[in-house]
Amino acid sequence: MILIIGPPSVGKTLLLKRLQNNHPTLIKEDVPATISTVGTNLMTVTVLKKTEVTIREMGGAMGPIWHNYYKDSHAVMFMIDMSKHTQVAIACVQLLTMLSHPLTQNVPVLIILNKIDVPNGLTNAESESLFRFDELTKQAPQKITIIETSAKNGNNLDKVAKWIYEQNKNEDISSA
Ligand SMILES: Nc1nc2c(ncn2[C@@H]2O[C@H](COP(=O)(O)OP(=O)(O)O)[C@@H](O)[C@H]2O)c(=O)[nH]1
Ligand SMILES: [Mg+2]
Repeated sequence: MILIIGPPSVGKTLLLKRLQNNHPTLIKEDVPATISTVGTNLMTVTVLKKTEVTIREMGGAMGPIWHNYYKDSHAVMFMIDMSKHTQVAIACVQLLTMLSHPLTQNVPVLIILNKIDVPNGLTNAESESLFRFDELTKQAPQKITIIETSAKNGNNLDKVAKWIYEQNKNEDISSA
């Protein structure tokens, strides 16, 4: 199972809904409605038209108990809303807390920088000085991948699907 976590309203449910569609980057329909996830939400998505993956979303308000699910997760996605200047500092603390937890030391981590379509979001310089992604990817024990997305417009959702597909392939090999 793959876990997706992050503060409330960063776009976790919308991303999963987009991925449930076979071509998440070809956005034909309007933005699907999402309701704030209370507790946890399990979704099955089919990536690259062939692999079914179960993804567990943990509502942002459940931050204090995210760690209870690390044990059962073979990969973790952490989503950040790059348009919300007032929320990114807490997102940074939550990200670092997750990365330093003993049960995540060996899991691949995907950091999703979402809502890049919103004007006046964090600049690259601002996010780099807050998150220090360069240092993080060098020093953290996890294999960290960073992808900028718009779950609304579909930007880079193909890259997210590919990452999910790769993690599942690796899990099959390691459990074989
Ligand atoms: N502009 C914009 N809005 C987004 C994006 N992703 C999600 N949203 C909106 O943000 C709100 C919260 O999304 P939701 O998926 O419920 O967030 P969650 O709490 O993390 O599951 C909804 O109104 C979404 O339509 C994005 O990339 N760009
Ligand atoms: Mg949600």
